Amino acid sequence: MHTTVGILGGGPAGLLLARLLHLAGIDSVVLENRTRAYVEQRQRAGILEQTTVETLRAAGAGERMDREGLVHHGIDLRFDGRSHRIGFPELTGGRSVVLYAQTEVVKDLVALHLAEGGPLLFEAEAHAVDGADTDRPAVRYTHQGREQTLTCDYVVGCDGFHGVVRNAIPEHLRRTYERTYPYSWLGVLADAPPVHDELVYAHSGRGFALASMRSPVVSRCYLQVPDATHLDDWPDGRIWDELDARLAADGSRPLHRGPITARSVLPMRSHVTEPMHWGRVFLAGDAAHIVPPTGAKGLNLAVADVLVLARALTERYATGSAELLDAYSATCLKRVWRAEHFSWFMTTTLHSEVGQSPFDTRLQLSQLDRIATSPHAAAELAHNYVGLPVGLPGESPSR
Ligand code: RFL
Ligand code: PHB
Repeated sequence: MHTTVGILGGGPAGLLLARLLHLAGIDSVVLENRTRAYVEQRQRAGILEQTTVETLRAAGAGERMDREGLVHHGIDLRFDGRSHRIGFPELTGGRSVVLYAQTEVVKDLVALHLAEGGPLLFEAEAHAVDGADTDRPAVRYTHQGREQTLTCDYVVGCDGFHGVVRNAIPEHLRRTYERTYPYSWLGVLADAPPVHDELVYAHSGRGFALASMRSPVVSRCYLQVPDATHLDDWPDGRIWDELDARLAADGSRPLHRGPITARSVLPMRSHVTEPMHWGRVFLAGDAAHIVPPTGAKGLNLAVADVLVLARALTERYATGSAELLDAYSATCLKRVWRAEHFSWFMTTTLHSEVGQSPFDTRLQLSQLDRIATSPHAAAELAHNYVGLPVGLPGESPSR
């Protein structure tokens, strides 16, 4: 089989890239090693930046998002027993975010692609890319028990953090930058109305907590827990008690409790692979970079990469110029490192390390107080949260 663009991975990055290329008249094949049901149910991100929302709309995948997504104009920061709202539009020239789950984004993109797009193969596992520096790179993969080869003009690794495509970049040219954090998140989904109409990020002496949601009747909440925490140690009552204790602030009310329908423990890490392009191979999304989820950046970074890459491939096939393709890695890494910094900042400002010194806690509280009381500090957080420029040609750099 031959295709113009071989896309490895059918998560948000791979599916959206296939859709944008389809709209530009460029054919692709998507290989995804999991089943459709699995990728559509994998609980992950919730917050979409405005550029992500606009991109999904322009891709024709915005209809249900516009109907069911919840527009959020701010977040609540809680620390030292107090609650402070950071309002986005007034700090960012009118920008906001939308709460619409990654599971739903993936369902919408899969349905669109199966109805209108090129081949999207589930349970197709890519093993390796050969000839990345030739004009005809080839992907070796297994589908329905058979080893097969897909030759392509270009190969894009949208295969997530554990993917194989980044190995196509020779080891001596590949640099990785990594940081792990000495704690994890316990994430739960519950049939209970959210405690607040916006997200609540809480710093507390007991550790970090986040109260998010999936709909007006479904809550999504997270607790900072030690690494290697066992779910058995966290019966429902303990989870709700701990969320109440960490989220408590003057005038706040206890959470609405309901059946917990899913729970998992997630490690926290930052990771960047450079460059994001070598020869005819490109990396996009989690395949190239991971952020801890505290800043809600991962999915949005994946969408922004794909937007830049789709534009560059479109120019390549419309004009023959590879200028934007050659600039892809540098363009994306500028935004990626800003998001890495913001995600690290949110994580280290809001979480407590075991044995953390009172001095470090005072620094965190001072920083949070600065954000709560200075419009300049709040605006910096708000701009990063709603999303910085993607790096498209002609885009205003001033946000
Ligand atoms: P994905 O979603 O991991 O998709 C990669 C796909 O590639 C497939 N694959 C392969 N297919 C074929 N052959 C192989 N050899 C393959 N190896 C892997 C995998 O099965 C998979 O389907 O990466 P992508 O598309 O780059 O999307 C990235 C996002 O999923 C991720 O960044 C976000 O979920 C991160 N994230 C958040 N991001 C936000 O923007 N806002 C948020 O609010 C937010 N919250 C979160 C998050 C991530 C979380 N977790 C679980 C780490 C909350 C959490 C709890
Ligand atoms: C979520 O709703 O899953 C979510 C929201 C904001 C974050 C992380 C996760 O920072």
